[in-house]
Amino acid sequence: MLQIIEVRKNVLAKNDELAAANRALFAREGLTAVNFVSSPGAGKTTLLVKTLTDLADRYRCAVVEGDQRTANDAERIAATGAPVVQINTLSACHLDASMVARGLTALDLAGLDYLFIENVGNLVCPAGYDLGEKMKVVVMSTTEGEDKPVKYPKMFRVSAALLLTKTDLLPHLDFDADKAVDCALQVNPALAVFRVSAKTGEGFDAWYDWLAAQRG
Ligand SMILES: Nc1nc2c(ncn2[C@@H]2O[C@H](COP(=O)(O)OP(=O)(O)O)[C@@H](O)[C@H]2O)c(=O)[nH]1
Ligand SMILES: [Mg+2]
Repeated sequence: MLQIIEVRKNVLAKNDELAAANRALFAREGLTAVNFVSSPGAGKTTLLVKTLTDLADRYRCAVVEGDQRTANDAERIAATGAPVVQINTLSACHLDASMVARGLTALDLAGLDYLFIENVGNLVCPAGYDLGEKMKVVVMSTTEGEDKPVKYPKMFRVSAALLLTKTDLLPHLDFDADKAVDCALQVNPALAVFRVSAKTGEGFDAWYDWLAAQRG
């Protein structure tokens, strides 16, 4: 007798169930959860530190950090004063809904406006895992090559916004930012696009306006 077990399908079905429970929890608490995804080093933590600092007097925010190892990013976030929990995924290349659910038990969600989730740096696997967030935001930096959105389209397809970071480096690079944005819009014409630099602050006001409009 030949049996085929569809492990991936079962794993994802289970993940979807747990993500729905996270989503229901976020709705009960009245918070907006945003899942930040990118390749390693695109600038997610830097962007979060700046966002948390700039919005500290407007919103109450907490952070779930995902990395294979270390608490380095959680330490950077904690320095802003925001509550943070670090999840170490060890061999896993993405956060899943059960890991986030466990992380949430370490946070007080009452009164929060936003929960920011920084996923493991990886432009492929996190695209396939719903964590219960309201939306994914993909971060891509000017040092990565313009064609990443067409090479790794799923991440850009499942995201609501693209933050094109490190625009301060453009004078030193051959990177064509317009071409990169075209590639991203080619795979997802609905993407909200923000060109930002955490170093100069360029583009952050527009990002904050968009983030404010996503509440509820
Ligand atoms: N020039 C420049 N460097 C940046 C910017 N944002 C992040 N970086 C640098 O990029 C590197 C990786 O940033 P990090 O936030 O740790 O990326 P993550 O792995 O996506 O969380 C660090 O050395 C940051 O200082 C930016 O807007 N401009
Ligand atoms: Mg990081």
